[in-house]
Amino acid sequence: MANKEIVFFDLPSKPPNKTWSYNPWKTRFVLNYKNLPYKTEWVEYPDIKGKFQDHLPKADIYTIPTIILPDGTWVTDSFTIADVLEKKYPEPSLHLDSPYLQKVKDILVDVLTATRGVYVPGVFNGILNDGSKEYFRRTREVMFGATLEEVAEKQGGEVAWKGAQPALEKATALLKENGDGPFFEGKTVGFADFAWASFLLFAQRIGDDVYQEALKHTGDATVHEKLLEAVKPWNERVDH
Ligand SMILES: N[C@@H](CCC(=O)N[C@@H](CS)C(=O)NCC(=O)O)C(=O)O
Repeated sequence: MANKEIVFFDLPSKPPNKTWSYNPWKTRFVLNYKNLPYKTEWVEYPDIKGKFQDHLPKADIYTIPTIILPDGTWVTDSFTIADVLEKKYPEPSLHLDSPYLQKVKDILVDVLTATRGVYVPGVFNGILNDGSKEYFRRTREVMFGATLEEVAEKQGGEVAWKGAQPALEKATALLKENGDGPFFEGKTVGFADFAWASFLLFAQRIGDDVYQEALKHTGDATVHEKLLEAVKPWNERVDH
């Protein structure tokens, strides 16, 4: 049977349950911005594969965000989902042709790579439910070849923030290119803004200390705070 609403698979958190992770945040922004009817289905990490594998092309790893469109089509990957929703529901536009989008994507890769030692242990310690913790620890420790405690110790803190600083400063410079902003394109909001705001909200959720470190290493917190303030209408729906 067809759904009237889009089904949005998101990752739950410890109570109060609300969206937290950078990747699903991007999709939630798009759904809220386009004002599309959707319902959230919360899936703990170890349950993702079992739920998704019969509906998506075979993959080594199945990931969130994933959505089911009202016609029953499953779509995975935050960027693919943005493309598909933009084609199907063009207004208001996500401005996926903005030159800022690729620049922001590149910056995000650098920032997220450099700060893994902060947010991976941070997610484990502060956000996940017991239903996800064992899976998350096991898979991430294989990825790092070290325990989460060793990762936090060796790759966290100032090592991470110093590593991320050049990319964070680039984001600041881009946000200053178009007058007072508040968006990358100036007065026009788009997916580039949602992608960057998703990182800032993710950092905030891990902890105010993490968010403050991120802001500090941008070189100018104000442009990032202004961006977050300006995207507020589209990040208020967080828990359903
Ligand atoms: N390229 C994907 C990455 C998504 C991704 O890595 N999602 C993580 C959560 S933030 C996930 O679902 N991981 C599943 C796992 O580790 O088993 C996107 O942008 O949607």
